[in-house]
Amino acid sequence: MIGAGAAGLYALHRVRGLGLSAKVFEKGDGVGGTWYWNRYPGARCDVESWDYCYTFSEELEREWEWTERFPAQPELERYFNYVADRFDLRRDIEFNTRIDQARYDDEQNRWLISMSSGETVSTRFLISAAGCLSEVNTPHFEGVDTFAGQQIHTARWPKGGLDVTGMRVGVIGTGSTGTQVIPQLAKQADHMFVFQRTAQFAIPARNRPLDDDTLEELKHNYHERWELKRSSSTGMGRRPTEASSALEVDEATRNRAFEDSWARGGPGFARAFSDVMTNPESNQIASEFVREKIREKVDDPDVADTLVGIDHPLGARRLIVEIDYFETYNRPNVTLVDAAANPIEEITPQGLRTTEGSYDLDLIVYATGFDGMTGALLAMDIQGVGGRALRDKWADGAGAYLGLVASGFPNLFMITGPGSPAVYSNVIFSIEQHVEWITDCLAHMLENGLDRIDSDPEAEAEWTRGVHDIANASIIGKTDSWWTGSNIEGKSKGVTFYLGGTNIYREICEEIAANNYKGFIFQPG
Ligand code: NA7
Repeated sequence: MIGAGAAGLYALHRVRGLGLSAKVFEKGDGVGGTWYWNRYPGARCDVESWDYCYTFSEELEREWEWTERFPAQPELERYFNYVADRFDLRRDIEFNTRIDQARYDDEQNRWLISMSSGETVSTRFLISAAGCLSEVNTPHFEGVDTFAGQQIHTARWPKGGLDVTGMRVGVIGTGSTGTQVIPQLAKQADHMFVFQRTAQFAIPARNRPLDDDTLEELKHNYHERWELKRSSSTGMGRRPTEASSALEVDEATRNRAFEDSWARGGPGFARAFSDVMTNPESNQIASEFVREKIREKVDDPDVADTLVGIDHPLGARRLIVEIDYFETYNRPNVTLVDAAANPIEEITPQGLRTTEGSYDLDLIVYATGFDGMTGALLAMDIQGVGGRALRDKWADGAGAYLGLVASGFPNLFMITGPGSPAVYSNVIFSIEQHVEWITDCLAHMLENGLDRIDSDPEAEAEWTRGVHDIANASIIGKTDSWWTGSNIEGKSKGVTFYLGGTNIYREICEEIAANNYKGFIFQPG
């Protein structure tokens, strides 16, 4: 297995349960994946804690107690460490070990793995749990090596923290990460310059500590919550939105619904009406509501204009969940720079230069995101049947049958791979579904003396076409963002995750397994 994040930990637990010997190789020196690497100030999950956790163990559910609605990085890292210890996983994890190459040997039907340590191993099955948001994106700017100060990507924040007291800090990027780190660093920095290229919608988190009553309720209703997760289209433990249009109610009713949704906070804002994501007119009304709310928070109308100059529909990019973000621009030590009107030209020894002026900086923070979905897989040299590189197979767009197995790459399972709901879902719940499907499939192979699984190229092509068709019909597929891969230079553009709903996806996966794994090709040993 590749990676000891949420996926690798659970995969190890389940694979062991089949009586197979297993090993996880992990680049970092601890478990937790995303929550191991993203330790910048303010790092926090934007899915509610009671949803963002495993459901495979009732004991774990009863033992673990969350402290906040939206858990912060230290608590999430503790959770994954607790899981690793609770299920005795650590003894089969090799830390500080990066997989550089995985080569399929046709004759032996084995994967030959080469590691950064120089070690090589051979394995019958390889499971990628490398993560959808783990390969960092640091855009290349001219002069980057000349900078005299410090530069850091948010996903590489030092373990001991970084004291920015008295520093002039530049932050590039205002996505979910930038929005979290900016208010925290602004409290310490002497001055902060925020370089915003694309204004974004952000909804208040309304984070809160979980009181005893809430915790008690969570302990009692988890069965119901888990059922809701299974039937929900995003894997969240809440009731589905009833069909309703923002256009079918009068203005007062509509405003009340948006006000209520705004007051509840969190990523479900658009659920105020069920057609916000599908009807441009409803979306426009919701968008205007949010713009107005943002304006109210910002003292300087010019700054507010730059913050609400949003060029895409609400929800077409991942909706940001914020804490004190917009209020931060009311601080005298924070300057918003419009990097769309005045793009960054180069990094200089003293700081950074845009087309409009120069900024002296001591620290540049890159909150510039990730090469999503495929970045971590393609960072490795993966070679399938006949030595074909995965990079070549996916050069014009990534896809795998059900997002699980890419044809021509037998016995390589991908957890939340391209073609699965992955990042458009409560990802930890999607991870569990994938791990369970994969380990059930392995059990099927063991029971039936099958040694090799591949996907049928035609089944894969049809599945991938379906994934694209759904994406192309949605506002997500029409908007540039990391979701469409357009944040990475040279990357083929397009949504690679399944937008048809995690409940539907799960049914399809189960049906295919029950139908003798239709679309997969097995070979006996
Ligand atoms: P995102 O959402 O990809 O945001 C990256 C930000 O960095 C975004 O504001 C980008 O502007 C900005 N960026 C990237 N390259 C540049 C250059 N060259 N110049 C100026 N600005 C740039 O990454 P996050 O880490 O915030 O969030 C990723 C996911 O993690 C999030 O969706 C959650 O699922 C958790 P742009 O918008 O491209 O104009």
